[in-house]
Amino acid sequence: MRKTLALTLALLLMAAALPARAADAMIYQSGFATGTDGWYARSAGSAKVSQLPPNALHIEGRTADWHSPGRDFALVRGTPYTLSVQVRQDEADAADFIISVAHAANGEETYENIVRGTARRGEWVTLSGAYTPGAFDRYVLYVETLGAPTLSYDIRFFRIYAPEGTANMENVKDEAPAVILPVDELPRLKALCAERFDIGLCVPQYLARSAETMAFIRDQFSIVTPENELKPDAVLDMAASRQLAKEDDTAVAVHFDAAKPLLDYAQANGLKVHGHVLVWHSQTPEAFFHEGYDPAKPLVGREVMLARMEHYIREVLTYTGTQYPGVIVSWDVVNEAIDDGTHTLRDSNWLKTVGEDFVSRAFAFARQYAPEGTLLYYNDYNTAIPGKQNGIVRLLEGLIADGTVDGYGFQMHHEITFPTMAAITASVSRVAALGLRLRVSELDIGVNAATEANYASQAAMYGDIMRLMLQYADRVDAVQVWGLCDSQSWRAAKFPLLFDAQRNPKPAFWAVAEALQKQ
Ligand code: 9MR
Repeated sequence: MRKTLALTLALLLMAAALPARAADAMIYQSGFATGTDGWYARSAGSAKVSQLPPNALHIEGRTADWHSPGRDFALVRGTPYTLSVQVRQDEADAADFIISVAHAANGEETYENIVRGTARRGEWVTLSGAYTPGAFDRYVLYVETLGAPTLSYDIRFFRIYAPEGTANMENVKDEAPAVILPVDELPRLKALCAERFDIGLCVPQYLARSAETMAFIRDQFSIVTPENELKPDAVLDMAASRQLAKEDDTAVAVHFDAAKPLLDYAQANGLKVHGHVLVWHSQTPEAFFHEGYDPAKPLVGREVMLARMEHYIREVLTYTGTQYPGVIVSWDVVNEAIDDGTHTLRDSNWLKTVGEDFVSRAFAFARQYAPEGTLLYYNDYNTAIPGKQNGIVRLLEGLIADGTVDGYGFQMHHEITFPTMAAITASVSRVAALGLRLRVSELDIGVNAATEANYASQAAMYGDIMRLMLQYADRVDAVQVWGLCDSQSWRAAKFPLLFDAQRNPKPAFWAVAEALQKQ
């Protein structure tokens, strides 16, 4: 514990605020000195924004996290923007905020989280992150909460930076955002893990664009997974697909704008990549399943959808295999196909259009188009729960009979109280007995409050899971955590990762290091 405190202090003293890239210029700054500057309440209810003198915008009357101040911006596809905002709240000891973007293509709205941060009561906190738009017709940037749906709060100095020469958007003054970056003096998990399996994490696009963050990640980890950027909603170019569909309703257009920063970095720095995910019921545009890629038209039939599936998998695997040879070593081919209640295939557009064999067909196409040696994974959560486990095992047995699956990914989004280590151990042992390769694909362990006692329990569970996987080291490909530090986690309110918001190592980090050291 003393070691942790000393390091924490050292890291805090060394942490520095860095400016945006020198070549960037501020192209927009919110003009809340004179009014609401085009900002409005994104709300289905009674949320309202008002100008708060001298230079802020206030929101109140919210009933959902996304009920938030937002504004339309004419962003340009492919431009590497940096966004920042200051946020303050007075109603909770601490609250989590996210800058997000809602984008629409042909009337279908989809969302991305850009950067997260925590504001303690009464303090202005700066959120700053990078965002490069994909191809959409409309972009709304907004500042929402995470787990605080009724909170009232204030924002000011919403700023957009872009490379010199990018068109200004109005209200511009020159000032750089503050970004806290990591400094490291830590044992290297990847060195401790070497010769056994890879240790990795998921990385969202905004972190992939930070050279300092990526250097930190490269030193600690040997494999990375794009958190959202290789999912179908990031990869499918629905507007271009719709054009192609006029000739051929099975043609599929893809782009890799969102994944490129991480893939480029991995390629240049010798990091492996685990691809996530080809076929999933979630984060896949509804239009993908409809005639002419038009969500207003009927769902397509089995043959058309199978052809679209083949074309999508072919395009993704061919592009990544050609542009990034040897970089993506494994793929989640299908994610979360088993239903939590029935333990059979969950109801989804894939099941509706293709039918029960959509999982085995996806694996067959992935095998056909993946570069030789690419490991093909089925990935799911709640494996430690016996009923769900039965369904997962049944699905895996079918794929093993087909000869198309290589491994099973245990997501392991856990709590310190659930599931028990006994249940986790039993689930790993059962799947291992099938003869598959194994990975922990999305490990995080939630606590209800950031107390020393909770952190100790969390550390114990992280250590136990590492020791469990070390027992299967000969067939484990990787253990991956789902994010770098708590404030950037998809469940930031649960402090579930190895590093805290300032990127200081938590007891969980030391427990993982110790488990690896002792073996
Ligand atoms: O971490 C991801 C988060 O940023 C997204 O908002 C979310 C949307 O579905 O997906 C999260 O990642 C999920 C992963 O892709 C599949 N398993 C569950 C993960 C946590 O929800």
